[in-house]
Amino acid sequence: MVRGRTARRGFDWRSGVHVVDEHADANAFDVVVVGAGFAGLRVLHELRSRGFTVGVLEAGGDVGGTWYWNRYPGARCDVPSLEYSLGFSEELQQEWAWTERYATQGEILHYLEHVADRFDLRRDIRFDAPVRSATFDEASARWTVVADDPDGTHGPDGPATQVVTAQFVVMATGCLSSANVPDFAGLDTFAGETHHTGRWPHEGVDFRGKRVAVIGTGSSGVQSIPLIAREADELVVFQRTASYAVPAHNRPLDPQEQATVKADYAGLRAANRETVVGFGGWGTRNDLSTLAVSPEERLARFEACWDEGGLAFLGAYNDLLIDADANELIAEFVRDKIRSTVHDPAVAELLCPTTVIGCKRLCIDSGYYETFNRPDVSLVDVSERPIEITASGIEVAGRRYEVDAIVFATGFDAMTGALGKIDIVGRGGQRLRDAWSAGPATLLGLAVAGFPNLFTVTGPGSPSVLTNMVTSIEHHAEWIGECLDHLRSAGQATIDVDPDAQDAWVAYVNAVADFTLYPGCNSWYLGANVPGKPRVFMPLLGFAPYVVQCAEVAADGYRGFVLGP
Ligand code: N01
Repeated sequence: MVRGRTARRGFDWRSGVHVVDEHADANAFDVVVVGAGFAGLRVLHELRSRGFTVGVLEAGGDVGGTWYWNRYPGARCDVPSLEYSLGFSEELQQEWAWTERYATQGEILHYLEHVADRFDLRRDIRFDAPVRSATFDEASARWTVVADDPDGTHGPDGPATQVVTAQFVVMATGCLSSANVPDFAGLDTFAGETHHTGRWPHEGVDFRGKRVAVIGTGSSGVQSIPLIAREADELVVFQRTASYAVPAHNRPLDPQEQATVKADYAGLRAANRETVVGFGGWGTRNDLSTLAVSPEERLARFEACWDEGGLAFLGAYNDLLIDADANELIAEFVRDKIRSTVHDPAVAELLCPTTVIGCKRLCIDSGYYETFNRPDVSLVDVSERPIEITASGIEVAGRRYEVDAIVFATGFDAMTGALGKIDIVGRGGQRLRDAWSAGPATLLGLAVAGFPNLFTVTGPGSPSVLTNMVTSIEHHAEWIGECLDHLRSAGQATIDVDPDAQDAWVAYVNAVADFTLYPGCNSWYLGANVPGKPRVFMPLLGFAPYVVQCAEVAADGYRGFVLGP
């Protein structure tokens, strides 16, 4: 983008006509989008296609979001590639060819770079521009957004800062983008190298000849541990809570399978919108209760689902995340798999989770449990004793582990962390972080009372992280696009949320969660992984009914929202 004033096209919200303003400010937009991952790119394309002027501010040096930052060894998707992709363009989905059942980080990033090029998206994106604040001005009904401007390209506010304004702001900041490094005692004293999986160096890390510690055994740890073990001289894994991991059975994609999907890609996308999780629409659903079948039949089905691998494992029966007895049966099945894989019975037992299976995100693995059979890999239980970091390594309960490198696979301040880092100020000077001090509250996970003209993509209160994120992102981009079109044609300049409608939505999200086993363990869905974060179940379960609810709200004149001149 260029500095200063240039001719720009846009919609005049006061007069209701499209204008070409020869003197328009290059830092003034109809919409500012924060983030250029899947969500930001998709929203940019959606709104630009509808004739809005859009400026995107991205903290990273290029597009990609999650897939730009999470470059740790073994990083790949846990939703099948053919479905973890954008469906808005038939040409795009026909021309792109995925190579594996689950795409690597590198392949997904390459795909997003292709999307940016193909739809000429980069011209509206400013990189290396982390947003610091967003403030709503009630008199002009516009947001002022302040971001870094390291090389001073977008002045005139000095080399360090750029200021843009917009009628609307769309936060496409990601649900798992704010890295969480716990405040370990002695962290600053460590003399070796440290890396967080979610902020991995672009040039990669060479672990050859090194003693390495990995802290954390969630999805990132489970994916990276087998590869780090192969490269390092010695690996020590520090586990606070054991995870359930199901085999990925990753494989090259069969050209015939790809051709079948491409013959009716639109059909697959439509079917996915009718599922609970936004993918697997062409799979077969099992509507039987775990407890309604004989032990032999149940075991055979568990085995078949294990052999198939992937997240669909927990769809083996219809009540696995609702009925505690059913859940315990499949949890014990996985524990038996761990016991039969890991040679040392004490290590196997330590790797066996005791929590509800599925109430934390199920991990999808390739050789995770087998890695603990290696003579150069050890497992340390830190469930009762905290980690202390020293200059030369890690100390737990008086025992020292000398290492050259520490990998923090310690996850994210999920769903609200990225928003909380930005000083968002709404009506009457109210700050979002204050409004959410007792936990996030939204209407549909799309908007927040008191913060007019601000949208969140896959925000708390929407199905987001409990779905195929790409399906959810596309749905939100379209809903926001239609909403802005509606405001434009109705001559309305603002949209806010009725606080009563928001309270009712929050209560609904909680009621749905309470019907299941999800709230029963210390997951990041609940904010439980970040000390001091309020414990509120943030995502909404059930994509298909949510899509219907969003459509009904819009059809009913944006019921629960307050539209203003
Ligand atoms: O993070 P996590 P993640 N001392 O929060 C431990 C997606 N994802 O980056 O469970 C010691 O799951 C923590 O222990 P505990 C996916 O949605 C997807 O792995 O809190 N340990 C846990 O073991 C996933 O769910 C993919 O007791 C500490 C680990 O660190 C989400 O991202 C791949 C600690 C953090 O696990 C996050 O996954 C990667 C402490 N003080 C990620 N603090 C795929 O698509 C935390 N831990 C496959």
